[in-house]
Amino acid sequence: MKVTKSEIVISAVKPEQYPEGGLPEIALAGRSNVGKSSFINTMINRKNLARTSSKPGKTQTLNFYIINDVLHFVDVPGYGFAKVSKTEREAWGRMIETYITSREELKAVVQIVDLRHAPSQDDVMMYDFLKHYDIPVIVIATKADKIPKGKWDKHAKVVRQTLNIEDGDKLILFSSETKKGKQEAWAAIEQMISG
Ligand SMILES: Nc1nc2c(ncn2[C@@H]2O[C@H](COP(=O)(O)OP(=O)(O)OP(=O)(O)O)[C@@H](O)[C@H]2O)c(=O)[nH]1
Ligand SMILES: [Mg+2]
Repeated sequence: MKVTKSEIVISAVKPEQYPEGGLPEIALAGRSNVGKSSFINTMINRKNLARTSSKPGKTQTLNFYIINDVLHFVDVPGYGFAKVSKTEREAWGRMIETYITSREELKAVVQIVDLRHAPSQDDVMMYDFLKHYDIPVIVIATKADKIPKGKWDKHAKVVRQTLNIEDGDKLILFSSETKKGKQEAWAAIEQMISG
């Protein structure tokens, strides 16, 4: 998709605040600081529309972005950030679960992991959670620029095996620094919103 227009629609917490209009939605999932907001910015050719930060926990609400008037990206707060209270973690869980299990417009979740490391237990839980609710998943292993090309295959295999990615599910190596994987990610997303 050639993105010519992108803007924030709303930062939502409750279903009453989700945008109307029925556009297909692609939501991001991944641990805090993994690069979810950077992924959105890379896909829409913007430097910082989706707010990024070197401080984990930047994204706190469900942030809906409208792309070319045809699709929403939904930036979701990351999990696994140590410095949150139990109460906050529970509130996060309810917000995510409500959105993912009840939002009809949700066509797929882009689950972002870090290509450098084996996925965490939280990553595995998220993948299983999405599978349990029959949500189509596109797995993106980002920060590929941080490891040498010669090691990509080996790392991709660890990601695939640790998450136990189903055969039909895509794993795309990506980098917000070099834009590697951008075309492939758009192709996967377009397939999800058309099907
Ligand atoms: N080298 C490199 N750095 C990246 C890449 N993607 C993101 N980063 C950096 O990782 C940090 C976190 O990126 P964000 O996009 O804010 O991460 P996030 O997942 O949205 O984080 P939360 O909103 O806290 O959940 C920033 O310093 C980014 O510049 C990448 O592909 N390569
Ligand atoms: Mg973010």
